[in-house]
Amino acid sequence: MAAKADYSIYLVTDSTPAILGDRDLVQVVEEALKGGVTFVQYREKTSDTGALISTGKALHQVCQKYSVPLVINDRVDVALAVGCEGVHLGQDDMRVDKARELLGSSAIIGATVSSMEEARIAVDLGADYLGIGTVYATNTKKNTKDIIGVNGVRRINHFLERQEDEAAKNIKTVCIGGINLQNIALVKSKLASWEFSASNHVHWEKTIDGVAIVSAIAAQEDPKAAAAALKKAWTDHSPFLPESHPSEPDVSSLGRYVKDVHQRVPLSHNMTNLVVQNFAASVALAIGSSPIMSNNGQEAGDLGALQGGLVINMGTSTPDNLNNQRQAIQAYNARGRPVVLDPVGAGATDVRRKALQFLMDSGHFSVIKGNEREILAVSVASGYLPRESVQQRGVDSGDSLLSLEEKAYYISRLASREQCIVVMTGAVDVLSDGHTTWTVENGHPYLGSVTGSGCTLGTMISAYLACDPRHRLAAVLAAMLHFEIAAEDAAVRSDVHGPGTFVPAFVDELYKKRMDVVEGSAAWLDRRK
Ligand code: 3NM
Ligand code: MG
Repeated sequence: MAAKADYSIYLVTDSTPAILGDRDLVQVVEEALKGGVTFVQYREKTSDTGALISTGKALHQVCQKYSVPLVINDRVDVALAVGCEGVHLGQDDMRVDKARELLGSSAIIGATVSSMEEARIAVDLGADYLGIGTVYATNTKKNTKDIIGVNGVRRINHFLERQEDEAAKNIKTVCIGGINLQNIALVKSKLASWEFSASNHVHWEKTIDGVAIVSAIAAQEDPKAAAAALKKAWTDHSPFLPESHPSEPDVSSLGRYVKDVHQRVPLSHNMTNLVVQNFAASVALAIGSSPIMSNNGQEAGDLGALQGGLVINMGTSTPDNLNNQRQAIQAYNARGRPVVLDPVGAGATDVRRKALQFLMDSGHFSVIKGNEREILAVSVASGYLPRESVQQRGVDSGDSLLSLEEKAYYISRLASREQCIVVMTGAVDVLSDGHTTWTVENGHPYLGSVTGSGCTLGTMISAYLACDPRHRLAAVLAAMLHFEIAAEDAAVRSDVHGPGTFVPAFVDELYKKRMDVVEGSAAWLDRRK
């Protein structure tokens, strides 16, 4: 039973009024089963043993009707009295091996783990599956041990895959905490490993067997519909995974992307730091987009409904800003709108490393753009590079630590892993979607001498992507060339004498390059180096 159980949509019950209201638990669970829940855990922390057993028996009856296993949280005695399929044990509950002695070899025994060490121990003690969490902070359980994010789950999964023994390699896993209809597809795709097949279609495997959910099913007015929608999102192709290999973009006609911004006037919603708001808004207008500088996450639902893109800039990472940014990321993700992450200073302090982790756990980014150090910090947060490898390098110097080949390698791996486009800016910019990697050598050192120029590139990229380009990587390349070549031409103007006079000239040149293309001359795009 344990091996064959379907863990995909795993319902955990909760009888508190906040979740159940005045409804009957057994009825709510039956509705959820009708909707397609595949596994049920009866979790009840306050009732007396007699009541637990009678409700447990009623639950077991409905679960059997749908051929779905029922396990009891914590209470081995109750599981025995009910005669259900097993138990789920927390770290403070009975040990897995002890429960096995009492319940026998055919029982399903699950264990909650939030670290590799706990996972290893639970496997050794004979658990059938692991509940890994807490993924996202949740109102349902305030006193969870550790918020580990999707990346924390991924680390544990990878750890298990790397073990020598079959027991660890084959153990079933579900993750828990804050999973809902908005993020289930993202969680699934981030926990998937994938590659392009010979026929250029994406071949992917999930590395997790299911999601354990309380409120997104049991607190919903219609638990049947909620379970069905979650099941569909779990089963369908995730919109965060590519369908197939992107076709090679046509680099000879990048002008179409410049023109698209002019014609469609997409919104560029910037949640950015105080220093660059004015500059970024001017840049957005110069290229033909419509800027909104709003750090209020509550507005994002309305703004995300428009044709637009969001920029999340980490320059001013107060806790208040971060919560607003999380809300906005989720609103834009829910509508499939582009989100650009600018991880300003990401590796510089512990506060920023945590902020980065928080944002990366909040949702999906279409583009992650930063300088070398920032992108390395993102690679650490993504669990792709170990922390030590970056810190070790980081003390050497402030200059470039990586060769161009290394940069290309790192960013294409990071792009595959995060299913996004990664842009690493520098004297030579490198961009990749995990498949195609390009460099841009245009630009001018003045860009590095004025505040926030890099941030305005994020703004430009958001506008270019908001036009639903035929090819996202090509659109990002067009934005970068627009930015870098405008800087080249601004720097050599006779009215420019240094970084101060450069800024207005740069805005002028951005505008001019746009109008050149609109009027039919895109020759400047051919100056790509
Ligand atoms: N255990 P929701 S989180 C019961 O992390 C439980 O171990 C957790 O509820 C853990 O789906 C959690 O409403 C509650 O966020 C999950
Ligand atoms: Mg417990």
